[in-house]
Amino acid sequence: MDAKRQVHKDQRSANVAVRVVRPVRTADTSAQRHSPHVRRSRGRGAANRDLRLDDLRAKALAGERLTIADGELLYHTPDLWGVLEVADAVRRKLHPDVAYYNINRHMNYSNVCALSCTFCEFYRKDGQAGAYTRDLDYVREETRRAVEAGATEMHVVGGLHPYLPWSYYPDLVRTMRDEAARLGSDLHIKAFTAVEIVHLAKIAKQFKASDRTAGIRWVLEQLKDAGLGSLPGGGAEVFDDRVHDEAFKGKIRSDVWLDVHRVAHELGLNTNATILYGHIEDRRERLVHMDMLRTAQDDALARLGHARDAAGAVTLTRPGADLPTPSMSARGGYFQTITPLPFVPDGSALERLPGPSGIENLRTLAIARLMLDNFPHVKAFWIMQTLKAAQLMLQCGADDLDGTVVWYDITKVEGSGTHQEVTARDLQRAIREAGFTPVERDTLYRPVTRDGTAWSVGV
Ligand code: V47
Repeated sequence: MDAKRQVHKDQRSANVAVRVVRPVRTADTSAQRHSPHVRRSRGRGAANRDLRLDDLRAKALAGERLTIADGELLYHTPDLWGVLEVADAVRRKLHPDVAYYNINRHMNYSNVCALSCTFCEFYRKDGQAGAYTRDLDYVREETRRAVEAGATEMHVVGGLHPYLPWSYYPDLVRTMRDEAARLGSDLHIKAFTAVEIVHLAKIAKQFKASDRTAGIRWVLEQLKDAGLGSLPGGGAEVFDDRVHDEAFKGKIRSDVWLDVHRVAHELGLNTNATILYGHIEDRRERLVHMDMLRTAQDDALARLGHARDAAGAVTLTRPGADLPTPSMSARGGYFQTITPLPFVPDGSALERLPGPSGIENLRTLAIARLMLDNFPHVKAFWIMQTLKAAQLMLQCGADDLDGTVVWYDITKVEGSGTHQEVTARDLQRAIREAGFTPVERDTLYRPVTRDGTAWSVGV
């Protein structure tokens, strides 16, 4: 670690009160290994076959919602290959032959943040070494580069900047849209996590605790007018008050995060969701998070006319269910994608934690596919999973890899810098090798027709 980085880390550690951290349990206990449900077999991967997974498989494929207890079984069974296979069966039912990628760029307008989340390596305090805030000339230049590289999407997020005025944010979106239009591109702007949206409502003096959705709605309407196309899924972390208070106190809680996405859906914007796992939460807390997300998606899909079952659920795996389609995206208003984000400890105040293992990552992604039965897409974000692991995940639940990315500042796996780029060809090869047909999509999952850097979408 270089001296500058060490100083930065020391400053942060000093700012963070030491909390009791419960490490995530990943090893199977001896009791699990000797469960009566486990048959020693030389079948499937010579693993210990857990016969209970046969029932879960049938249930999931029939479109019956799995319970949190089912999720706990999926987490605790030693039959890992069984879990991955069930998730793969559901993924292939929803997306039989294809896997998606896009040509995009991630851009951070500022890393200055009023918060000090313990898992975060990205933030800096105003004036601190390494702090930056991009002016609109920089934004215009990055947009030009993105368009010239044929990008269909800009993914834009930043810290909660304490001093930037409200006007900066619609100007940011308008600058990107205008510059892209000048160059003949309909570049999609996917920007601002729910946490940022609430921050913007506060600095625009529109946020009232007595009616918080009014301020959220006002901000989203203004940004949509400026050209905002959708919301990314970040900032959700883990929907649990204990985890919130220990790891990201000061950030909005789950009810507010869900409010922002509901209002976005009501305004016809599609959004994504994430879960940041493998730090101080336990597995049950992850399952509760997934359950809360799918309940919110039931409501979003029901608003769009999907029928609920007797329990109020709208699962996409039941016979005859319609996947929210690209043409529906014209009116939009639902969660498109769940992206499980494995905690990357490097450089954060929680650096002493190991982060989740490769097996935990595979299992959690598979469980997200199974529990989030009403999310059309599951993304293996190669930046955090690594491209090699993300490729494997296409065979156990994921149908999307995200895109070419180019710059990424929020996490740096294994000492990578902010330049983290793969080519479209790399993504296509990874997908083909995993046995699927690569489909370039736009942000709304419409197939892209491309001629070099010129592109258009069909429905
Ligand atoms: O909001 C921060 C998380 C998020 C760490 O919507 C960390 O399509 C792991 O949300 N280790 C940003 N995760 C990334 C994100 C995202 C990425 C790709 C696609 C989409 C999408 C969304 O990353 C943050 C936070 O939740 N994060 N620090 C960390 N050390």
